[in-house]
Amino acid sequence: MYKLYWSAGSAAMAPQAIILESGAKAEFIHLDDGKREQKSPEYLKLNPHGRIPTLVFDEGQVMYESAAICQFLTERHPELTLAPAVGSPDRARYLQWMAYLTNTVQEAIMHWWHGENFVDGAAEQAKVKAKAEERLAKMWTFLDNEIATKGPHLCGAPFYACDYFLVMLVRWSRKMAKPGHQYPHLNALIRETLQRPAYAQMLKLQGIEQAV
Ligand SMILES: N[C@@H](CCC(=O)N[C@@H](CS)C(=O)NCC(=O)O)C(=O)O
Repeated sequence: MYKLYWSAGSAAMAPQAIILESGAKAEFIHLDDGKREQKSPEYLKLNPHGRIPTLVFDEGQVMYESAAICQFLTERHPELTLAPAVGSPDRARYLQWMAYLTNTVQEAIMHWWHGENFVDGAAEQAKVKAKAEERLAKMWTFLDNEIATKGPHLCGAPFYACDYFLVMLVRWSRKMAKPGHQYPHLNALIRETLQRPAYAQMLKLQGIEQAV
């Protein structure tokens, strides 16, 4: 039994898709981030950073950080083959992508959305945003080229959790001048992911759409 704390379009997207794909018993607990419910005293007991998502499993064990949750879920559900097994040839590349996506791409997106976390003042924040967008354009180009040359997924033929994670991150770029989904190979990956019943169900549950 899982409990996943989520809000619409948040970093809970990929973990929720994996839980749905597993068919495991789960309770999805909605937090209204407009009301800053992730900063409530009760939630802070689970996740002291007040960020979404948080996963509760095995009757009271708690973890946060979406990339780690995805990784954990793939290990709990090896039958999904959403991660290459330890020791298998794809493993290094898969781990590389999970780390790169969360510590580089996700972080740059955070700079774009939340300049206020990095500098004070509207003018300075606009510069942070512009620089983040410039960096992200290079990342989308790089990722698009990786998929073009070694795809159709990040690790080649198999679809892994890193692909779910990438598709989630691309959605977060939808308001940028050139969003990730406008890159042709990323676009093809999104279209394919939208065909996965678990991802489509997650979008429906969260009441959101994904641009293609
Ligand atoms: N690195 C964290 C980031 C989570 C995160 O930033 N969540 C957002 C919603 S997408 C949030 O709760 N932000 C509130 C805050 O940072 O105060 C993860 O991937 O789980």
